[in-house]
Amino acid sequence: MIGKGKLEEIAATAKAAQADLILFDHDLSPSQQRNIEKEVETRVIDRTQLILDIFAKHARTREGQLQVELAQLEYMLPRLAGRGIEMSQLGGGIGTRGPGETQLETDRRKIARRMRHIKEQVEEVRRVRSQQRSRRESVPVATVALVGYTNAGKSTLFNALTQAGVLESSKMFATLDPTLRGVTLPSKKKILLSDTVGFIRDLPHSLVTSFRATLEEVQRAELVLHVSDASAPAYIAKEQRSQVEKVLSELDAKHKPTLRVMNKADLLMPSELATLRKEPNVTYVSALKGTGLPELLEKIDALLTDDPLVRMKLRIPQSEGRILAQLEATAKILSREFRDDDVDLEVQAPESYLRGLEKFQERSKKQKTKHL
Ligand SMILES: Nc1nc2c(ncn2[C@@H]2O[C@H](COP(=O)(O)OP(=O)(O)OP(=O)(O)O)[C@@H](O)[C@H]2O)c(=O)[nH]1
Ligand SMILES: [Mg+2]
Repeated sequence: MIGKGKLEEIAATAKAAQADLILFDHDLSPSQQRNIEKEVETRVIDRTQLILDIFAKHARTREGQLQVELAQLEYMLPRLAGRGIEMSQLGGGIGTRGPGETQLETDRRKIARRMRHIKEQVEEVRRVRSQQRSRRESVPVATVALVGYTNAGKSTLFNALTQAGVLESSKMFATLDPTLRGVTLPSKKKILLSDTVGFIRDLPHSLVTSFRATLEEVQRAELVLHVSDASAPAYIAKEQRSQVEKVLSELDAKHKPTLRVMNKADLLMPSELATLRKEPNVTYVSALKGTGLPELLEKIDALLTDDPLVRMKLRIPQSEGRILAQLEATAKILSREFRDDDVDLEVQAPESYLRGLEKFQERSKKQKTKHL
């Protein structure tokens, strides 16, 4: 991949910088990684490993964590040889090394066993999830998810908005998670804002599942804020936008109310801004400078009020698997009862979504929930 001279140059640069780690913006085969490490005498990781570490940080649900661990183990398996990896935390003490078996084979077996175990757990988590609602759902507030291409400024905006919000509520959610925080809107309505992992080009195929799993929060959100870098050249912006929209539709989140947030407005010329500001569901902000945030909060407020959460009783034939699965992802299930061929559900979801399910509505009228 790189020549001998380049490698020496890297080794020297790393040494001069006292680098602890060298990161390749490229995939490395296990042997490439080993050979480079030997040569530069510094730990070397590649793009996939870095992405995995980021996913591990962002995976919050049990399923997300399991999917990421699975991908990490898959990645690790061919990289075991020649590395003194401490495997003692994997597996139990059972099935220790057989006669004539090398440490490597033992480690491989342990990893394979752990992977089987995780796959079973993922199945179990999925099965149980329909009954056991996540801890967040016991908190009766709408979730607003920040999504967007990597480097759009989601985390900066997340921090700016949660600081702009009233502190009293951040205390309430401080213990929940660093990527989920309470914000109070101008109307005094409280929401939970969720930061998510950024979308990236050329995601290694093996990581697609764990990437999706870190985005479960998006499926449950009442409102999606699609954050983009307003200063990006048009052709890049277009490409990134369509990538993000593609993932949103794969997550069944395309029908959700969405606000486009054009960030980094501070990098635009005032004259450019003047011509851009007009579209209704697009808003320009600078997360860094804190401009446009009050307007953004107002718009979030308005969108949540336009599309309030409502409760509805539904009777859905069990044969309608797709609708049931979509409900599971979109609505909060308040109660569920199985009848002969039907399922009776009481659900809470955005009004716009439930409007499409009115033909399944049960006797009693739709009742609006109290304003949350
Ligand atoms: N000029 C300018 N820079 C910004 C603004 N918001 C964010 N940035 C910068 O953009 C870079 C990326 O910001 P992040 O908030 O980490 O972006 P992100 O979308 O969370 O990125 P991922 O987590 O990788 O998806 C950082 O260097 C920020 O300082 C802004 O409003 N204006
Ligand atoms: Mg971020």
